Amino acid sequence: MEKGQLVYEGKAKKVYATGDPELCIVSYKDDATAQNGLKKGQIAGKGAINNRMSNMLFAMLEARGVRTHFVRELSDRETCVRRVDIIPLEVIVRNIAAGSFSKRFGAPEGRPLLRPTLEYCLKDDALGDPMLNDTHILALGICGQKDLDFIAGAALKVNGLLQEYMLDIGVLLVDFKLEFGRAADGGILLADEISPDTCRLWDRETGKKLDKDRFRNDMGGVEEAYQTIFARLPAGAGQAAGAGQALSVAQAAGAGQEGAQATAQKTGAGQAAGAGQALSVSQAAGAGQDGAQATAARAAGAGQAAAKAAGAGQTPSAAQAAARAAGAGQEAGARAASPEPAPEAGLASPEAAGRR
Ligand code: AIR
Ligand code: ASP
Repeated sequence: MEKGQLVYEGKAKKVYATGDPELCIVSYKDDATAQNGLKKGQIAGKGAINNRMSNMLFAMLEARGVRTHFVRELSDRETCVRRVDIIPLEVIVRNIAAGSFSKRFGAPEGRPLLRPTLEYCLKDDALGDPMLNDTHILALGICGQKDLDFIAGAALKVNGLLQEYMLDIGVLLVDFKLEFGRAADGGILLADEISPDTCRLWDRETGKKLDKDRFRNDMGGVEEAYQTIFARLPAGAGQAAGAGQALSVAQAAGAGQEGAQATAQKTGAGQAAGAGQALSVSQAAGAGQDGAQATAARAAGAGQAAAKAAGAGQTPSAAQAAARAAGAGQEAGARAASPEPAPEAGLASPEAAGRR
């Protein structure tokens, strides 16, 4: 496929035209920025990881009825996508408090949320990507009500699918950002990328951050974090996902997911177990900071697992109870870790929330 003119250059990707007006080539860079472009750097190998990870996840989502811009992987860093006009919104879904949510609302980082939250930011660097609500979006004519309803529904559906996918590879999906675009036929497609640049991903057992927060907050081990996530994905586990293979790899991953769903359905006891686990973990959390951090992550995992079990046919209130129990476990963990009261303990941790 022939690469034409550069049509757009963002902070982490370039987009080229092709001979076909409906198709583009996206090329992923190793460049990384944070704090709205103020902090600049490179993460070696990131471009290839983000490209291949996004493609796998897009293919998995497509197989589950979410329309995306993904067409086919061309090389390690390049992918053919459908051309879209990006709707200038960052659509952010959260399952666990972190980042700007923790800052804004004083919710300790790591506290599982009782339900997923959905928020929108205007994609505008000069304005610092301000948050806006439905009425602002409609008043500014960014999109109409029908499109906004579609976007909200798609974002929450993606959350459910991704959460489950990540749990299966031992990762908590804390939060993430999506972008949508309008195709030539008027349809709205999921676009941009899904990667450690755009998701907060924590190891389920240890709570270790495996995402761009390590770069944002100068935590070190940035490249290793991206590699760790990638190695847990089917494409990273030895298969050379060259052009055309991304789909089958993702389909294989999809098959794995169905297995997981069946497991969740079978474990009717999953909810009670989730709640119980969170509570007993919180009782055990007297073992200092590390223990508490792992506790928080495990408690969050219990909440997520319980929510997953509930998704497989059980009552939402039971899932909420489990999530609340997980939240209680997290707070107890945070309190045990520090003489400070819980909220400060959460925010003061060295792994605490950073701005974008
Ligand atoms: N995000 C937002 N703008 C750019 C990105 N990548 C993502 C972050 C995080 C989520 O949106 O990666 O996963 C929420 O970010 P914050 O800073 O609002 O807490
Ligand atoms: N919004 C950030 C930036 O402008 C990107 C990020 O932190 O992910 O650099």
